[in-house]
Amino acid sequence: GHKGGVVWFTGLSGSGKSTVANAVDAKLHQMGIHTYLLDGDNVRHGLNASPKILEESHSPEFAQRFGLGFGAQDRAENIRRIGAVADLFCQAGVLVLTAFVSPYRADRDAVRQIVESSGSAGDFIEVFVDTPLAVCEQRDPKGLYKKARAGEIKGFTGIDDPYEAPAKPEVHLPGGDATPDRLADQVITQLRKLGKL
Ligand code: GGZ
Repeated sequence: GHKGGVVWFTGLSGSGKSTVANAVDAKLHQMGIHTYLLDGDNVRHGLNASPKILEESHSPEFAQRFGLGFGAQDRAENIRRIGAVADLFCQAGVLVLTAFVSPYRADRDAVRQIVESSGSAGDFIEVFVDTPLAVCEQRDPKGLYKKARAGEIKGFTGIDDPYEAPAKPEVHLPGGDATPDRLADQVITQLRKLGKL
């Protein structure tokens, strides 16, 4: 019974949400389902580029005004724009997968409201990739936790910036031990149960 939806992955940096979302995307693709994946790699370099990236093509004033960083307001605007784009794809009948830290409950709930009011209840599926901070920090694929601990990055989620865990996610993935492939299978199973596939 699939006719569009938004599968919203949330979790700490290094939790595996992007890897799992990519694995789910590949599996759905194999099942012949029309999906689209939004993550930092295609969004924070384009639509929601940082001031630094915008400076390559625009004036410093322009880059400061329209670039998005990681303060609470910038994160809110990042999530709002991603939600709006996801909602458009959803209305076009695509099953959208998104993978962003999205640390604030209010920002995620606002996207849920938009998607559910332009489609129907059940169109927004929140997937909490619940990997312990210690595990994320141990993985530290980009060395960002190390920099955050050293004070070289300020306002890093989980270190000196909050992460508000979802209270009632549609899918709760204990992300510490299982492989991305197994976690992706859990997501697919839940999507079936929710009538999205
Ligand atoms: C959290 C940060 C920060 C700060 C840079 N806090 O592991 P990554 O590198 O690839 O995932 C993180 C990504 C977070 O971007 P999002 O757009 O998902 O964040 S949000 O939803 O909160 O707007 C990390 C990197 O960018 N990064 N600085 N201060 N993550």
